[in-house]
Amino acid sequence: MPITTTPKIWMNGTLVDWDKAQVHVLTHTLHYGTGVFEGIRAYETKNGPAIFRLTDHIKRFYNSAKIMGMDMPYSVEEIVQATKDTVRSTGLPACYIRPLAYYGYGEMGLNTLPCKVDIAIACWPWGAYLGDDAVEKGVRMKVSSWTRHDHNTMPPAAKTVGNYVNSTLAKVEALKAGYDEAIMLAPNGLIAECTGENIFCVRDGIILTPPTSAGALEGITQNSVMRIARDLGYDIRVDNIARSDLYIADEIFACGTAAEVGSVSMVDERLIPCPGPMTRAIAAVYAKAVRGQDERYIDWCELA
Ligand code: PPE
Repeated sequence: MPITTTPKIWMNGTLVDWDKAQVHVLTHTLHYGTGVFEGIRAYETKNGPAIFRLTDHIKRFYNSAKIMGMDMPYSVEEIVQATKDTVRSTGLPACYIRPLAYYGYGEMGLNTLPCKVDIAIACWPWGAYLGDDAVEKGVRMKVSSWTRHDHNTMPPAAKTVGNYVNSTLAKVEALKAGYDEAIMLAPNGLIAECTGENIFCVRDGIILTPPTSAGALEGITQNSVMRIARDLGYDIRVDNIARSDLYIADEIFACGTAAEVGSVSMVDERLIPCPGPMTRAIAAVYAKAVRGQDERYIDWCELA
């Protein structure tokens, strides 16, 4: 999806002009995929742009860095504030936000210990990742021929830049085969997640979503959806899902910051009832919650 330019990008403590936010071709992370990132959304609310669960996203950013052994040069609070400053500097009522911590220019080689950590925060307007009508129309998914990396190769709990090579292989394979998105299986064959979303499967009124141990990212949207589902009176559990559970599901949906909530209409040529009533209800509450229109979830909306 194309990027629209905005006035400023935050780099190591300064808001620089969009065109000046550049790195050297010998930037360490460009060569080795070292580095960690976040994906966050700011939504238009009656009180101005509100960044959805900003502090939780920045805490996960720091957890990713900790898993990777990367020493962050700022505190969580400083990066929370920097993210707000960046959003405000653009004047946008709503946007997608991408904080990135990377090893910059100056060191080469696999030893990251001497490398300096640089941090950048950019934001731009970005539409719903799986299409604006992803709830009503549904997306078609294919179980990928690519396996999600396991905990002892590339920890899937960290949003490491290099981890996404696995996701792009799967995404492009699915698109070329005529599908919209891929479902990743863990090395043991259980469902992990999609390329950039968590997945949920409904059977007999029970909603299941795979655990981190199955290779799923600890999704902040996943966590929000679980609270919303419980508040709607639904039975939602974190548990393993097999490929065959998906084929005979009553409803399937996927969620993530970029994608929001989208229903799944097909998995590997098996039609899934879509949109399901639980998916629709959850998506409707989520859409209000992120815009500060539901008092129950107002603490999730952090004003820029
Ligand atoms: N799994 C993966 C692998 C993932 O990348 C994301 C977010 C999620 C689950 C959902 O997490 P959360 O956003 O906290 O609910 N993917 C981000 C990047 C997407 C991209 O393609 O780039 C996002 O949605 O911002």
